[in-house]
Amino acid sequence: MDKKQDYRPMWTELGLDLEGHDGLLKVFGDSYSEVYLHQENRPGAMEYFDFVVSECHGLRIKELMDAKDEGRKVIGTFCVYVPEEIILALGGISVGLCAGAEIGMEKAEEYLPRNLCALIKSFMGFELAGVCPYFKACDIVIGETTCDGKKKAYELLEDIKEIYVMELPQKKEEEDRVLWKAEVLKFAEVCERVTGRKITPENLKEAIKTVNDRRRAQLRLRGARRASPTPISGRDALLVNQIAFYDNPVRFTGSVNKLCDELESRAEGKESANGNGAPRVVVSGCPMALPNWKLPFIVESSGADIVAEESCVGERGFRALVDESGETLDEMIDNLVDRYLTIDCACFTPNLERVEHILETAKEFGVDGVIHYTISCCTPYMVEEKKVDEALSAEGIPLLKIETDYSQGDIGQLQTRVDAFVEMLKARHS
Ligand code: BJ8
Repeated sequence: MDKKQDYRPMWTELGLDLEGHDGLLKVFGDSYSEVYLHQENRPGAMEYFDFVVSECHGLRIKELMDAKDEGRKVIGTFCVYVPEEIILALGGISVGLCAGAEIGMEKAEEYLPRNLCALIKSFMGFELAGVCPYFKACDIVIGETTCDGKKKAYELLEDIKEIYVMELPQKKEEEDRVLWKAEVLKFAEVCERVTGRKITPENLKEAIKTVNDRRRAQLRLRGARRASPTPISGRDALLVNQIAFYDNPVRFTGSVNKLCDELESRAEGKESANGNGAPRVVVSGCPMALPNWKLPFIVESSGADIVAEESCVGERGFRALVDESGETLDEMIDNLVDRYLTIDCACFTPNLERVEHILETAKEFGVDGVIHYTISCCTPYMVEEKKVDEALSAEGIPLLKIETDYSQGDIGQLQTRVDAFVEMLKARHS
């Protein structure tokens, strides 16, 4: 589609609050322009991702509605634990519903306590304020028993949309795997009911390959960022990983691979995104859902390069592939169960793999420091920070702990702290 369409009739049909939605698009557009479009020396292949962002409430929603007209179903999720291969195998479309902006917070706070994680208040706010076309387009929404705030919020969402909640174990012992496999099978049954289709070895095999291909492309992007100087800014890489939750997976994979072709040749020519010699940092912790670009913008404005994200909107979400050797349905389900249980979310206990992954990433990318990011009131990641701190200090890797929410009120204070950290890294560097 070449020229801008008028999507208002579609938004009206979906039941969006048009006035609130206009406000959201304005804030979103202004923020995107400031954070993204003013960067110098961006890779040309980011043009595709700019286009996706510009059409994320337009063309992409129209694609979803067209698919629904053909009898396909849209299934919303909030967590990388939900096995999207099953949705895809059944001809469904999986969309991420986590939100990263301070929209509809007053509405959310009519239902939820103020001192709750901003990610939860944000997705509730988007839904309750009627400004999220993805939520409106969903035929069913899948929750999961990760943190307490999320699982209790799903009970409230039930009043406005059909919700199915997967039970996640809290540990990773053999009996937890048994529970998780039963949950994956129940989830498959729910998806079969909603889509009116059956999972077969053929359609599941193809879906596993499609999602693995997308993960392979994201891993390739991760690999390109090992180069020094980094050929892409951290915020651009984050954007790509945020878009993975919304875009058509095959088209997305092709676009990421095209971006990687460009990045690999930039790396060969030592072409830098942000300026040679900047300190390199990993950001680790809570996920940054679209359009949460607050911290990356601050960090890169301070003159550091973010070269990796140890996060679910980052390598935690795509690090592991599903074993593709399964032939029977049972083998494939087992492979899915095992792959998803490798995700090292702080909601699990113990969760020592995550600390190991942070150390591995820091060493592999030759970083100068780690920024640990927690969303205020996110107990699992806030508590786990202590172990991260101990492990990094044992290796002599500097750590900056950032706790914030989606508001803009603390930007000045954060900038000051990040500036001081980056200056310290530069001094160690020289
Ligand atoms: S697998 S990180 S996507 S649960 S930030 S809502 S944990 S209070 S998002 Fe997550 Fe799945 Fe884990 Fe990943 Fe709760 Fe923390 Fe808020 Fe969070």
